[in-house]
Order: sequence, then structure tokens, then C-alpha cells
Amino acid sequence: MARQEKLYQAVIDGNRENVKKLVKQSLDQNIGIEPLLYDSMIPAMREMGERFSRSEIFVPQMLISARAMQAGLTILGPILAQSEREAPLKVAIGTVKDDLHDIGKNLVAIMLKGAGYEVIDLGTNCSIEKYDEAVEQGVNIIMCSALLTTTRDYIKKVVEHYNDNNAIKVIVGGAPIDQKFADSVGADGYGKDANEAVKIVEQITATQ
Ligand code: B1M
Repeated sequence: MARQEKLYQAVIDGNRENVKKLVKQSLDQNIGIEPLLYDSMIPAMREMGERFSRSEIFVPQMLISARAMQAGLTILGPILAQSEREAPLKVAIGTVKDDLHDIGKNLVAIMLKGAGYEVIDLGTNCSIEKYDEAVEQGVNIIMCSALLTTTRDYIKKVVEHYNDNNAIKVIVGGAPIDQKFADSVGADGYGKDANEAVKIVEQITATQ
């Protein structure tokens, strides 16, 4: 599926209303959600990151694009989250401590809901104490998202914290994370993107 140029540009421009309008139009034209996300909206965010790295834009522009992306997700989210499952299994997801990026985390949460899981969203800047609160509510899959190389090391602390508890599985993901990193910290699973995150949760819950 080709990139939807207008949608891509609207995310880059941070034009919330246009993003919402174009997402609705694309859905009306039966363009699938995944191509919209993976061929247009996410690449636009990536482009903003690259421009930021080259100092062509600054934090406010990244933030404005992020808000436009979130506006699009408010339309796509409820559609993606429709599920038939009757007795949902619970998972908890949060972006790790000191990290405020939440778009990828939100996307993973939406896709998990769509796959029939009950998702406790712990938000951003998520400390071990917050994950523990979810464990107290009966969650045994903890999902850690990190977007910064400076915050991904917190994942190691979370994994170590649950090392002695075989019932708790920790799944990790986010732009600076790869399988090698996940293995090096001893995580129970790694998802490259939201789809893979759902697959790994399904594999783990199938064996529980
Ligand atoms: Co930030 N930022 N940012 N930022 N930002 C990055 C991450 C960066 C790569 C940009 C760059 O320099 N090229 C860079 C990090 C560099 C590094 O660490 N090596 C960076 C920086 C430096 C910073 C600040 C430090 C900037 C500053 O203040 N000087 C600052 C840090 C703030 C903080 O967190 N303490 C900062 C701030 C911000 C904004 C607030 C302005 C905004 C975030 C708004 C928000 O999230 N509500 C922002 C944005 C928007 C970005 C970029 C441009 C886009 C991120 C995004 O939403 N992508 C980003 C550049 C980039 O990523 N290329 C960048 C779309 C999203 C769908 O993708 O989150 O990767 P992503 O999620 C993917 C996968 O990673 C995966 O699934 C998703 C796709 O399906 N995934 C998981 C994610 N979590 C998962 C969990 C899983 C499994 C899969 O299982 C648990």
C-alpha cells in the first residue's frame, strides 16, 4: 500500500483537524488501518525525529506532530480495539521512568485491546512501584515501552525486580530496543512493533 501523501504531510505539519478528516476519508474509502498507520502516520513521526536529529526542528514541532498523530489515533483506536473475547486476560503497559513518549505505547495498548486483552495503562514515567500496583491487581504480564537510550536501562531494573517471580513476564519494546537488548537484560519477550507485541503476548498467554 502506498503512502497517503496528504495524511503523511498533515502529521508532519501537525494539522490535527486535517489528520482527523483524512483518516475518516481514508476509512470511508476502505483503506485499511494498518497501511494508514504503518505507511503514512508512523513514517511521518519518524521523519520528524530525523529532522529533530538534524536540528531542523525543535521539541515544540515534534510535540505538535505528536498531538496530530494522537488525534488520528482517537479515530482509529476504537475500531482497532473492537474485540469478541468474553473473558479478557489482563496485561499492564507503561512507558518507563523518566520517559514521556506515549504514542507507541498507546498503539500497543490499542492493538492488545483489539486482540481481546484487558489493558491497564500505567501511562508514562512509570516506576517499578506503578508496575507493582498492577501486579497487585492480578496482572502477570508487564509491558515496558522506552523511546530514549537514556531511559531504556530502566527496563533492566524492572526485569531484575521480577527475576525471582516466575509468574510475572516482562515484555519490552520501543525505538531504541531490539532483540539483542531484550535478551541482554533477560526480558521474557520483545516486540518490534505493536503487531509483534500482541503476538508475543499471545504466545505467552497460550502457555500460561
Ligand atoms: Co522525542 N525523541 N524527545 N519527543 N521523539 C525521539 C525518541 C528521538 C529518537 C528523536 C531524535 O532525536 N531523532 C530522540 C531520542 C534519541 C535517543 O534517545 N537516542 C528524542 C529525544 C532526544 C527527546 C527529548 C530528550 C528532546 C529534548 O527535550 N531535547 C525529549 C525527552 C522527553 C522525555 O521523554 N523525558 C523528547 C520529547 C518528545 C516530545 C514530548 C516532543 C514528543 C513525544 C510526545 C508523545 O509521545 N506524546 C516526541 C516525539 C514525538 C518523538 C519522535 C519524533 C516520534 C516518537 C513517536 O511517537 N513515534 C521520536 C523519533 C522517532 O521515534 N524516530 C523522538 C511513533 C510511534 C508509533 O513509534 O514510539 O517507536 P514508537 O512505537 C513503535 C515501536 O517502537 C513499538 O511499536 C510502535 C509501532 O508499532 N513499540 C513497542 C513502542 N513501545 C513498545 C512496547 C512494546 C512493544 C513494541 O512492548 C512493551
